[in-house]
Amino acid sequence: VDSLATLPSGAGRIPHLNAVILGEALASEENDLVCPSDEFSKQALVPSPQKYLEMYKRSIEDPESFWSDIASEFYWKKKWGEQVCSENLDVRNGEVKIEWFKGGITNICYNCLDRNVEAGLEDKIAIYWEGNEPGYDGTLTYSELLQKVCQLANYLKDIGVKKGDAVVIYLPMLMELPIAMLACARIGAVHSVVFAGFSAESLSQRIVDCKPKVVITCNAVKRGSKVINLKDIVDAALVESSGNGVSVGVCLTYENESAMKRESTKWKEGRDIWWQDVVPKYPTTCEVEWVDAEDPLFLLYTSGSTGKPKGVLHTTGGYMLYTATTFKYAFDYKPTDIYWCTADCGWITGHSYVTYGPLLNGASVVVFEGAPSYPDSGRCWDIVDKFKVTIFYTAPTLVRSLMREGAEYVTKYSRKSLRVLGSVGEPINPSAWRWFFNVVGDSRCPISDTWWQTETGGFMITPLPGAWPQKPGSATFPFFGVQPVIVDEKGVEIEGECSGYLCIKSSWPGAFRTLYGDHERYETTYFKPFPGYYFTGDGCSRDKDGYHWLTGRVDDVINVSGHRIGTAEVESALVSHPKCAEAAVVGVEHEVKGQGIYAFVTLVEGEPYSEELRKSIILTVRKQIGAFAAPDKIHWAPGLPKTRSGKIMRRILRKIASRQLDELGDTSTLADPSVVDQLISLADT
Ligand code: 6R9
Repeated sequence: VDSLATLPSGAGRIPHLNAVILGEALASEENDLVCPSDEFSKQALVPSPQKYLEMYKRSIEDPESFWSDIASEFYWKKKWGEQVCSENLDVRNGEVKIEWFKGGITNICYNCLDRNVEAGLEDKIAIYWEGNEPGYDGTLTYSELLQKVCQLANYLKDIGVKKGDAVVIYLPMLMELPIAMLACARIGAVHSVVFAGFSAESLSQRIVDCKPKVVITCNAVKRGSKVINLKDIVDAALVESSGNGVSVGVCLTYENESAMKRESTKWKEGRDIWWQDVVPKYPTTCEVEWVDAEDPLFLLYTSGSTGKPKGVLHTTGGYMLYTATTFKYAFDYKPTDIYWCTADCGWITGHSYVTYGPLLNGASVVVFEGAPSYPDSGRCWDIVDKFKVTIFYTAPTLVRSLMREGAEYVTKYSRKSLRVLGSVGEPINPSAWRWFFNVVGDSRCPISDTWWQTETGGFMITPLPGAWPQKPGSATFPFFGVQPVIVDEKGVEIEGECSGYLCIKSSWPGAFRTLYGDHERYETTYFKPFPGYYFTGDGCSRDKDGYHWLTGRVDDVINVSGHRIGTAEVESALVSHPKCAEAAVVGVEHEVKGQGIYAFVTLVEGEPYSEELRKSIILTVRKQIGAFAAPDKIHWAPGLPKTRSGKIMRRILRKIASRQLDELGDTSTLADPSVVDQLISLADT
């Protein structure tokens, strides 16, 4: 086993693996380690650190054969070329380029559905759908899902959607959302799902960027006891888009009857079409559009450190293998599992781990339309018991909010079916981890704390539940094929126990290939900060045992309830308010959301502060971005602390926001140091 810690020349040593070798020794000596039970490990796909090491070693030493073997389990119309992977991650050697399985011809929808139907899963439930109202539910088997996907695919083809065309999807968690994604994939169209909590302006910005032929939406959705009129939002977005030169010909609208009848829906003849009126008339079979492994599959916009969201582009082949494989191992997936991921398909987690990863494995997936606290805080466990969920994957923010409501809501339900838990979106603090483990999982279910990003396509650092002794709050070790490195400010790799910037060395199949329409920004943001590496934007430390601890974003991105929000986006929304002259936004610790949005706002000269104005400023942000980006606090600021060259010193603002007033540090370089005292005196007004 010892020799596994050292790889032959070329691959180099993997320092972070040293500790794993100790395995059991560690487990018995330290009490902060939580070990999977023998019973769990015995049945696990990867039952021990040794087995992981063996597989990991192979994935690093010979990635081409490692991933080719996995690729062979899928259907390819034509096998890929000689070279499995061709990459350049180093900007000093020319354009950044990543390709996997180029020349291979396949289709991810075929691999999710037809392949599984042919393998005998036609009557297996693909989707258990649970509506907002308890008792309002439905199911689709693999063959039913395939038929529905084919009908929509035929309709899309009929209205002229072709391979490579963009389709914007703005839907809540109805079955029609994964159906729409799969229908696009089937015909080679590129879907761009926009989270249905985004405002008309954000939706329009995304429409203008990718110019879809059609927008797919529904008239309304109920979330908890509230009805949200999505069609109105889409109408406003489409008006704004055409003002910006992009007019969309078709708005395919699903009538979500339980939320709103069609009679009450505003309609634009000629453009708007009811899904139910057209789609069911189409044939239930549809030829697959075979695509190259490197043809685009989808676009998903994410926040960065400027005001303009980035269109992260994923391609087909590598993404397919990567989501399927990470899903299988990180959740120790077995064909008898019932899997539920609470994420919305509007985010990457819903792409990779509600739709593609599970369906590629032939899994039964729960899709939940509603809110986890409706009708009360026991809803999740009610659903777990109802469908006998075995794998439950959620975000720390939900764990913390349920934790606050009390254990009674959990213990009222059996939850006996659960065997693996998962966490994603932000670091999970050890106390939330322990509550999740002890209360929800009855100290029986390992937790996979999966660290990854929209850009990475799938899990990067994650426990394999049967293999690791876990440390609450640590995402543990890299997935197969992933080489994380921690670098200092100069980009020099640091070994052993350390902390710094998290980068990834060499590519993995699920990596994004570009930012849509802006390859230069792709290189500048991700590959220039530390040449030779992909820079994640996250800080990370590695402890003496080699475990990884993610410490949060090191750029101007705030993580609110697991949603990435750029400070620049919120600032630009704030200053669009006519009474707001200037704004600076920082993240502050928040008990439930992880981070909250704290905004310093300077009003135009002579404008008095008022509660009404505060509300109207917050409303502007809700309208421009979406409710989830509304600031938690507006701090009136007569001025902002700036250097003589006019740069806002956010370091100082962060300290003021978190009331660490004795840690303001050196303020002498400010153009006007008295600004700081003024800000402190206005902190609680
Ligand atoms: C999948 C997803 C990515 C950012 C990422 C990091 C944070 C996600 C995490 C985590 C610590 C985890 N993040 N998972 N931090 N532990 N298990 O959330 O993608 O929306 O692109 O956000 O989220 O900061 O850089 P995305």
